[in-house]
Amino acid sequence: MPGKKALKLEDILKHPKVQKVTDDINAELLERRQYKPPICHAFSRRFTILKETDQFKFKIDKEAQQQLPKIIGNKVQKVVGVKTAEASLAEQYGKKRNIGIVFSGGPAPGGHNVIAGLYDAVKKANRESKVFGFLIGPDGIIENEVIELKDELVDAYRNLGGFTMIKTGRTKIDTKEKMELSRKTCHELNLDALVIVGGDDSNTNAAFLAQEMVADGIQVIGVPKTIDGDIQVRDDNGEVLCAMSFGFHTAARAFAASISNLCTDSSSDVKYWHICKVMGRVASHLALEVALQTHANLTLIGEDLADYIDESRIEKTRREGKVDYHAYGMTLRHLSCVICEGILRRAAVGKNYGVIIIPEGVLEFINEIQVFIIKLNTIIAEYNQTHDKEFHTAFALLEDKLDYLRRLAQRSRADSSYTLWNIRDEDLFNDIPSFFQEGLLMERDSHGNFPFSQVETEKVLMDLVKDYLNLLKEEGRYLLGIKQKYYQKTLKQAGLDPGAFGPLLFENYGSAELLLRKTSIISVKTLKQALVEGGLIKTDDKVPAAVDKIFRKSVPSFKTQIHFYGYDGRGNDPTRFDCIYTYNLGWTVFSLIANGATGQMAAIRNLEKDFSKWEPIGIPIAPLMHLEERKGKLALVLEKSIVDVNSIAHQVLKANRERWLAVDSDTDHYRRPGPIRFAGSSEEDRPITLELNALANQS
Ligand code: FBP
Repeated sequence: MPGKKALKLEDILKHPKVQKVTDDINAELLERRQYKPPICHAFSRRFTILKETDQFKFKIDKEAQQQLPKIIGNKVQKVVGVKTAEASLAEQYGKKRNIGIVFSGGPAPGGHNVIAGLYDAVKKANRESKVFGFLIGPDGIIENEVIELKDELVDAYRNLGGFTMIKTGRTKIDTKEKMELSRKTCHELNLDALVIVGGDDSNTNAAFLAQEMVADGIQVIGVPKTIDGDIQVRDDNGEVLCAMSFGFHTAARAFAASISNLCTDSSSDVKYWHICKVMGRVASHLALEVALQTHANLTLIGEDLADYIDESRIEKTRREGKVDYHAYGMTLRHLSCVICEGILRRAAVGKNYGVIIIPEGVLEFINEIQVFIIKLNTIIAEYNQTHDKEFHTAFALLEDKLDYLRRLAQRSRADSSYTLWNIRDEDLFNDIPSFFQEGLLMERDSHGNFPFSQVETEKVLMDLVKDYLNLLKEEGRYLLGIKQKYYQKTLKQAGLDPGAFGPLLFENYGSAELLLRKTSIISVKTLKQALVEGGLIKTDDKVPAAVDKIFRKSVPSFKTQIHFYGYDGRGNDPTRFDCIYTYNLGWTVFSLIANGATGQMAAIRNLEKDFSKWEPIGIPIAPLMHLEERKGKLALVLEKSIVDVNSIAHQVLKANRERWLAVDSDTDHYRRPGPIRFAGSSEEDRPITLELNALANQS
């Protein structure tokens, strides 16, 4: 600019404004770091003690009894605060300790506060005690990769998301060798206790470590973490002990904020269907919560689909005196029809846009796919057990893997006792697109879990939906409703009589506000034919431009935008609820350790109630374990909790399906949860599913 001296970059960079906006530390970060979550009443006392209770009953699995004899007798323990303690307790409570903590599995918002809570409780009891953080998950224990956690580091991560402080990993301590190395590390560090913050598999691991280390005098405590929300513990009478794992609320709120924005965009631009796959490896808890938060137009709940029965098919075959076994359970094709029906119905009321939520693990509930997943799990596990090279190393390319499967199918032809992969499986598998085949053959994690997040489920489904919509379009059944007023105006402006053309063009002319084109009119040709036959134009005439315009407006084009909500929400800074929940979990862990517990999982009861009613407890892990198929073999694991289709939260969703599809009026019924705000009170202060399901316990 003439007359102005150009600023030197060197000076610009030194400018206080530039320094402020380029600093890594901003106001939000400082506010989060400084926030001190409240602690449960029990922790405000000088000491805590544990009160064992027989109030909760568990059906004990025989195998758990055999494999975990030293911790199977554990009971639920209530953490109670006391002002004074006998000398022996005071000494035991305040003794100098070394405690190791590890994150295991996927990150979940709030993990840093578990560390902060534990750290503060440890230091309150004895400033000399030390807390060690194992690096990059259980590998850190096996390889003794560890750092001592000190004030500065802990303070830097208070109330912040991720597991960045010590990172995480998915290694399972599942061999004698790994167990021995872990024991060695614990001895080298002179650990009194090991804390495992993880999901169902990691808490399973915690139970086995606890059992192994009783003799070493090393306590092992688990902490229920996972955004999937699938660690929920009830006793045999349905009494809730742990209603929700930490991180669930934040992830759901983060997904909901983004999806709600899509609802706003799609209802503005009115041209896209947004397809949102939402994390949750198997269970659809996150999809359900996000649906309740956003009122998206269509939400699939895997668990609901599994129970699906096609009554019309059953009725048809019953009349023929037969039983149709394919009528039970949902197929991919049928599911695509269910989605199409929603799209069709919205189009009929002029809404060729919307938002669909698909849970990441939906395939687990589709019979035909689940069979493939189980069979392929077994094939891969069997291969790994009998060969030196792992399946995925031996068959690096998809073609190699398919070739191996082909050989198995041939084997089944020659040997009728081999049924794992037969010719029918082979044919069905060859029928699916190669990207999906690749997905189903993907490497399992160290716990044998299928990597749902890597499979483009939404693409498979939407490809089927597109095919079906094209067919429906050809049949004239997928069409966009036209507003009566708009039709009248357009024809009148062109000097045409709407009353003359209307009955020829529309099924419902005169009786409805939204006009539906006749299904026999599927192209300009058939349109012209109808007008000629109706005597409105001659054979040589062109279709009047205004009528042509109305016809074209009634032909929807199906455009989608595909999104995956997972890692983003998993890395979000925790909601206030998750901050407080996890900080108190950390304090609970210390109470369990200080009172000699092992093989217990820290939890907080009454999460749905006012904070003053929150109750820290220890839940025995061993009695929760049962046998499940893992890597082709039965293994003792902690049961995953999937969505209970009879739960209040799910029933509320079902009751609102029609309303949120919004085919009754011009408006949609979207809800705006807004972004996660650390300050202010506009956010929901806890998960909606948690609050709704808790109503079941109110008499
Ligand atoms: P955790 O069960 O370990 O908490 O992990 C949950 C999860 O985020 C799932 O929702 C998702 O399917 C999976 O992890 C993704 O795994 P990865 O991080 O290995 O891609």
